[in-house]
Amino acid sequence: MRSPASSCLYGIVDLGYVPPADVPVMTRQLVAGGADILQLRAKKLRKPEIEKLARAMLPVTRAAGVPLVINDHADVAAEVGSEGVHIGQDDGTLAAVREIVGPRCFIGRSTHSLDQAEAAAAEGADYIGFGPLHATGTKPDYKPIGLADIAEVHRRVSLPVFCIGGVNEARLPEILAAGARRVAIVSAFLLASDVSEQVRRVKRMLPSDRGT
Ligand code: TZP
Ligand code: MG
Repeated sequence: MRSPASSCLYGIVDLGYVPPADVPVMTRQLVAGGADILQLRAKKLRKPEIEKLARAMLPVTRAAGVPLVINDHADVAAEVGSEGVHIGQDDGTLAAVREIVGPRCFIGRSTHSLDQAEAAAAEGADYIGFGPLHATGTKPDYKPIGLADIAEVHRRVSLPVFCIGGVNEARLPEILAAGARRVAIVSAFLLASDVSEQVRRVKRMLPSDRGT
């Protein structure tokens, strides 16, 4: 099973783009293309439905050694036994989430500035998302932070940093040149005409395999 540290490509199954019935096939395509970690992000669904989708994803992700991360709902993560949980800035303290998920589940935090990245490291997050780099319809109310702080965030925190927000194949070279080592991608994968092939193309551009 991979860990955030051994991963460079983070795919997110976002129910804003994928109807619930398509979640299993989308999961298989993302895994087949080489996504190292997958997140289930369902901002508008109720917990029982999220739990059901997580249980549909887990056999696929587990068979591939890909950790499954539940967005927002630590209780769902604990209930289904997912490998990870992801929280935003408004989702309470890391300690409170740790109480719910226990010691074996890794916890990621969304960060939107260098200060937030340092705070997440200080509270014991296992990885961070850093962005949105570019404006994105997936998280429309957030101001893009650009690429200028990518190198600095890696100097300030020793956690795995997943750069996110408008990341796609065309922009990847400049994002990597700005110092990114890991990326998280939503719409550029979920809306691709050939999802697995798109994931494969991006994966080939990233730093070589980080092992397990
Ligand atoms: N956090 C920061 S930007 C973002 C999240 C969840 C959305 C990224 O989506 P996309 O479609 O890859 O721009
Ligand atoms: Mg949240």
